[in-house]
This record gives sequence, C-alpha cells and structure tokens, in this order.
Amino acid sequence: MGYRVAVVGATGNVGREMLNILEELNFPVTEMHAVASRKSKGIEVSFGDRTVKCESIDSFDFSTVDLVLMSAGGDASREWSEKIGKAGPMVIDNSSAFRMDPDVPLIVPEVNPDAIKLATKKNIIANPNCSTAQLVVALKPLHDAAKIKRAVVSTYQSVSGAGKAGMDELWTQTKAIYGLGDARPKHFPKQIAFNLIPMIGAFRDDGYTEEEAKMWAETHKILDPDIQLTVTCVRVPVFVGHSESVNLEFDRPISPDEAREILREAPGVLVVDKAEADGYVTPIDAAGEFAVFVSRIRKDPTVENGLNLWVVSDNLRKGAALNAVQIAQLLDETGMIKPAGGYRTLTV
Ligand code: 2RA
Repeated sequence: MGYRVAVVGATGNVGREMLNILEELNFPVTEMHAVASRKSKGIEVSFGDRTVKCESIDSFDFSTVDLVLMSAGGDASREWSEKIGKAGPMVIDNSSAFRMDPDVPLIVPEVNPDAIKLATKKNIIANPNCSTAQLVVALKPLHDAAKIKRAVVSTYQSVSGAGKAGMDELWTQTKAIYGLGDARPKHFPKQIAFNLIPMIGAFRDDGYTEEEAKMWAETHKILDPDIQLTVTCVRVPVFVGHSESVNLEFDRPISPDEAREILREAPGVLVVDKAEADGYVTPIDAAGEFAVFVSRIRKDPTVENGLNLWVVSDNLRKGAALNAVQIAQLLDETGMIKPAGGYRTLTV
C-alpha cells in the first residue's frame, strides 16, 4: 500500500540513509526508484532486503511518482526541484537551495509542522541543515515554556556532514599519521585527523562562515526571528554525530530541573543527564539513533535566567534523512499527498 517514491542522490551518505529510514519507519511505498547522475546509472542500492538499480536523472519521468526525496546537492536541486514539482510530485529537498525561499516551507516536524501548508506553492519542502535540525528540536520546548532571548551555540560537527569524501579523508589521514599513506589535506582546508577546523563552508564578509550563517537564518525561519543568536561551527575528527554546546538566556527564571522535565516530555528528545561517567551522550552513543540527545543541563550563573546544554544527534538521521522522512509522514498524515493508486503492497 502506498506511494511511488524516488530518492534522488541515492548513492550518497544521506540518500542511502533516506532509503534505510523509509524502510525502518515502514513508510507506505508501492514503488521505489533510486535516481542518480548519469555516471551512477546502474549502481545498486539497498532498500530493506531488496536492491534497487539507480536510474539516470536525465531520463527519469518524475510525473510517474508521488513523492521525491532530493539529496543531490544545491546545484542539482536548483536545476531539478522546481521542474519536478511542476511535474506533479511533492519534493522534499535536503539541500540549502530553497531553505530561505519565502514560498518554500523549511520544516522540522517537532517544531513547525503547520508551515507545511505552504508546500503547495512550489510543491517543494526544504529540509534544514543538519546542525540546525537538532538545535531547534532541543530549543523549541524550552522556548515555548520560557521564551529564549539569546542563544550562543558552538558546534562540533562530524566529517560525515561533508559526505563520503570527508569520511574518507579522516580515515586516510589517520592511517597516514601512523605512516600508512599521504596525510595532505584534500577535502578539508587543513588536516582534520587529530585536529579541529573552525571553518565549515566559505567565509563571508562579516567574518562568519556559510555554515554559521545557515544556522542563524534557518533557526530564525523555523523557530523565532527574535532570538538573539550567535554561532561558531567547528569540524571535528568524528565520523558520525554532531555535538553542540548551547548557552541560553530566557526571559524568566528556569531551573535545570524544570528544563530537564520539559525536555523529557518533548517530542524527538532524549535526556541523558547525570553528573557521572556515563551520564551524558557522545557522538558515538548517538550514531544510528533517531533522537536528539540533551545532556549537561546546568545553570549559567553569569547571566540572569541562564542555562547551558549539550546537544548531540546523528547528523545523517535527524540532521537529514530522518527529518526528510518525517516530513513525508507529515504530508501523508495531513492528506497533502495521496497515493495515486490508493494504498497497495510494495511491488518492487
Ligand atoms: C556539514 N552541515 O556538516 C554541513 C552539511 N551537511 O558539512
């Protein structure tokens, strides 16, 4: 029973996770199409216990599917997403191409589900940047309870955010440090093995990087434009899982206990917070999980009504593929998409 689905960019880190999570969440799929660039035509990708051969985007007829999950980068999205939307299907785009388009909703289902109504303007919904998604899931319940005035965020972003090339670079550089090859940076601006790089994306005239500007703009579009937000994004030698140190100032007093209780009830959040060796979450703990984990909840005595948090999540899942599939579920639940042939069992 279900939808005719195409995953564009099916051979990339996020595209493969989209296929995994569509299966894990049992999203109703009648037909699954893996679509990729001409050079990837014929490559097989897994969809549950089945394999799907990649079809070339140039020759694929998008009017034959109900839903398209795009994870092919900004250039491909700018070239294809509006054309695909005009052909009929709803497009969930993981790139930054349309995130700030006023006619395209930027959605994290736990935070701003009602914005989905805007999707019919272009038949496109934008998925936020990975580091933004986990942040707003953690901030939303606290903001609803005790309005956030100011947030200071430092991120520790894994190399998988930079795709397979980023992961390969960390792996080859780490081996090279032990005399097993060439450690020269190719993908990142500097060596990433045993190092930290405070530059994700190009530098802007204001001294911030594109990644920092994305978090700032997207958080304002999704959550609240009045939050005073400043961000530092750092690449770290971790394979999967983005971490964030978050300092918050509220417009009323809120204790760590109250914040902990609010977060424990919040959708998509798991609180792991004890002042002991295993009382907090690390990227290795979060990798492969759906949740946004919150730890180290504690008062910031240096400001009025201040709190500090530690927020960790799998950047390929909640940061990208899971959020995209949850948007697909939202489209299904709200009736904004309907399976053309009604609900039938999977045939391919
Ligand atoms: C990164 N957030 O981590 C960016 C894109 N996935 O590289």
